[in-house]
Amino acid sequence: MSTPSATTPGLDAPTWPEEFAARYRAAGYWRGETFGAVLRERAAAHPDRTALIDPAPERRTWTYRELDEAADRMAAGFAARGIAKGDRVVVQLPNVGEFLVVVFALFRIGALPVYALPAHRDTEIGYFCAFAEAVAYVIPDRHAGYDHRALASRVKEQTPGLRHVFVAGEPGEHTALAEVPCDVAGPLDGPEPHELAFLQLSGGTTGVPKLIPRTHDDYGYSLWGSNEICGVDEHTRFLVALPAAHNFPMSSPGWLGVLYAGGTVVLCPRPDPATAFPLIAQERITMTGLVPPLALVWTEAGPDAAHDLSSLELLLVGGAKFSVAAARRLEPALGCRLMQVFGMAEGLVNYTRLDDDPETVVTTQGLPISPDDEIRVVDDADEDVPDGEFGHLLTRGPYTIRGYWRAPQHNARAFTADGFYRTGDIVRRTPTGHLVVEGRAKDQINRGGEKVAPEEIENIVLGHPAVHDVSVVAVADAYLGERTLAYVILRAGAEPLKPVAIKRHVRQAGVADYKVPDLVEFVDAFPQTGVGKVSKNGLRSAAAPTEQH
Ligand code: OOB
Repeated sequence: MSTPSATTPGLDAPTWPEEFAARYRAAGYWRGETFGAVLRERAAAHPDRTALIDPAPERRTWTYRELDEAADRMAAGFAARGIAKGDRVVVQLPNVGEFLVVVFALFRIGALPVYALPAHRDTEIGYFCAFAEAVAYVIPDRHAGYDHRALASRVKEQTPGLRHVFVAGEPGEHTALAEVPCDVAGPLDGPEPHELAFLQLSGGTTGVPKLIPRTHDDYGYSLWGSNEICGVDEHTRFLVALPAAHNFPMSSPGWLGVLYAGGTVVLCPRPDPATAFPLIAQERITMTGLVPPLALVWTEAGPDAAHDLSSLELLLVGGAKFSVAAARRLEPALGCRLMQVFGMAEGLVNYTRLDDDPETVVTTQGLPISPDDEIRVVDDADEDVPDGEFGHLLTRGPYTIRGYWRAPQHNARAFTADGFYRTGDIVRRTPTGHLVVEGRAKDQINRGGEKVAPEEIENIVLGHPAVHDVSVVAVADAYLGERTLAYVILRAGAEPLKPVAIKRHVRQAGVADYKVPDLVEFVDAFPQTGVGKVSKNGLRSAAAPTEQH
């Protein structure tokens, strides 16, 4: 039997002790399937049904058979270029059809996609490629006005192990993704269901993001479990409005869940109503998922929409706290059902249920997927608090990881000795077992669902020659929920700076735009706690947000 802290060779991360794995298999949660094999089966069962629609710039569709064949040919091409089982491939594609073809090809090989977000830049991509020892990096040519080929050239120069850059579109000095597919030479080795399927990114609380190792077995359960709760079946037409690489639109129930059920996935290039509403009408979308700021915008735009939204049955909202007031307005404005989702890329996902009463749907963040999701709500000493009281949420279960990838020291802090993940969220449980998220103990800022680790930004700001010290905190924001504020102490004798100089410095460091501080305030000293540590609570309560440019 492996212990929770042991790192299993080949997985590079702690995994479930054998007695848990045996229990999850016996209960039928782990079905012994791989994603590549599931697509193959669905393609055999209903080859001509539409699996995938990429509506822009011109509408492209893939039937299940076509997606299956495209994945096979792409897998053969990757394999011919030396990409093998266990290799890591950083995938940074927006919501385009190639994204799904590429990841299913990698699943078939048993190579591991590392899911980068389209907003990531030199710092993040350089880190993922180096830390994951990636052999390949897949990009669009340009996206949202940004040239990813130049980014790839810079990263490749600094990362000797990165052998390939594949480009969806015009390749420049790299390899066109369109040239990769080739005829299938023979069957691939492929992964086993208990082996890793991909590495997902954590929101992060430290200077460097952690990688989350998910297996086919465990993630598969989160898919079919979500499908049952959300009522996903072959008639579901799911709009991927959020970035497809994020865990929420991937698995709650997401594009992977919908393909598992034999439904149709429609990719949305941008999540604004002007783009999404016509697609809902044209493609007769039945289900989608949004973060709270977008749910607010859709709620505002819904009543005056010039498009027929009547096909939309269910809207999932999660990633950050959805206010009760906003939740109440959503159903009447959009004419569909609301379901709240409180999930995390590390595993645990909670949903309100279709048969919950309306008050529960607007006031709670739902129940776990599985009866075997173990939930503990504890105080600072890890003692369970009575039901109904606030505490730290700890969880363990059939689709929650037992440790991050290659991070033994961090794992010792982020997990209890008996394998519970410390989510960093403060919750309470209602008498029905529904969880209500009350706040957060972890040092992370939730900017409308996009997670920012203050430490990462603080390290960058500290690199500015005029900066003596910095502390990055969250301030309340009506639209995003939270925005970022950097308190900066300048060096003695330094020339005064404008906020924009700090923002420019962070942007020039090459990080995702959503990490650039929204606000910068220059102060002489930080509030201190009793033990002389910077008090982030003190800074938060001192914060009076003002408009800045
Ligand atoms: C989702 O995943 P991550 O990994 O980007 O972020 C997880 C964290 C949670 O620990 C919690 O702090 C926050 O995001 N969160 C929520 C929430 N949903 C997520 N906080 C309050 N209310 C909610 N409904 O964000 C994610 C993964 C799968 C499904 C949905 C969201």
